[in-house]
Amino acid sequence: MTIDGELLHRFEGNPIITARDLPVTVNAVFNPGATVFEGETLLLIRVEHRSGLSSFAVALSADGLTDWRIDPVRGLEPELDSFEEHWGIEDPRITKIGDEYFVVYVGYSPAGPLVLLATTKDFITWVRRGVLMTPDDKDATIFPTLFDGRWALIHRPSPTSRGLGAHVWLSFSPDLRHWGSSRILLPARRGGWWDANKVGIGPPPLLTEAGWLICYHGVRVTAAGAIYRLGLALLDAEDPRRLIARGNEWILGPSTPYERSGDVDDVIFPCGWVLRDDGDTIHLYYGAADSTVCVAEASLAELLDHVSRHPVHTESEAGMGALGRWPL
Ligand code: BMA
Repeated sequence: MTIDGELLHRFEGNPIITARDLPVTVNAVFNPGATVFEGETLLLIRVEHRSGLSSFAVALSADGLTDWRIDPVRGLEPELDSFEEHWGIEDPRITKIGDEYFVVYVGYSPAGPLVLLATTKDFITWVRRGVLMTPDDKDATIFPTLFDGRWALIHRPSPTSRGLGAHVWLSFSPDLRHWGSSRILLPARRGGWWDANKVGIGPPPLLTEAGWLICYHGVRVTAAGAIYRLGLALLDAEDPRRLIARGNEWILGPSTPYERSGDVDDVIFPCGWVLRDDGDTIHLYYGAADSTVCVAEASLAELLDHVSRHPVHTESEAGMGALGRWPL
């Protein structure tokens, strides 16, 4: 634990990208996916235009912190003529598999948000692989490895009945088209918990010596509105259905002016992180208040040390109490 007791340290140059950095007039930039591309850090940024609809732009930086350049060629525009992307595309998560980047993102359709997959090798030419999850579903990312020959997808269906909580689910597929064997992976907790109302995956899971490290957003609805904060969990390396640890406390919450106030106040929403070549430094990229792009730095060893202090042995420790006593 570092001297200030915080696990995540905001970059002093935050926000690293704002709407003014775009060559055209847009409303906001936020919720970036992240990866390493040709030796640089690549952010796939959600750009919300003044129409209200979003597309993805690419920003590149040699050190992942400074001197961001908006790529004039790379990015992804929504197919507004399609049903799935009729009202734009949102919140991309990038998983590198072989020499391809699998981008799982939200399509805003007239039937509600749904989960889509597109693949690319260069962020210029894209192959749309279709709908992975029907509405309402979002906050989705794919694992970089197969489990018993099956792909695994983390996603977040939203219940149509209010007040039931929105939980993180895990589903499997033999072919990226047919999904099933679905189960709740990480439930929202209840009552006074910081993640009482909704939870959703942040960046793609990161394979570590202790298992898959998960960073997720938790939402608590207060009299003043919702607060989006971040927490950690750990999944078994061989069997991601097994939740082996879940932190009790949030590790990053809105506190700076750029996180507390924006288009949507009090939101920290990461969709990507990059583990640096030293094997320990993590850069977590997040949208602040649905308005700007920011980064925070952490030590992987410290994150693992923190989450490992909260092992899950019972359904209650997993947070399943929110769902009653039914075995899942
Ligand atoms: C979530 C998503 C995110 C957004 C967040 C806060 O439901 O729609 O895109 O950042 O709400 O508004």
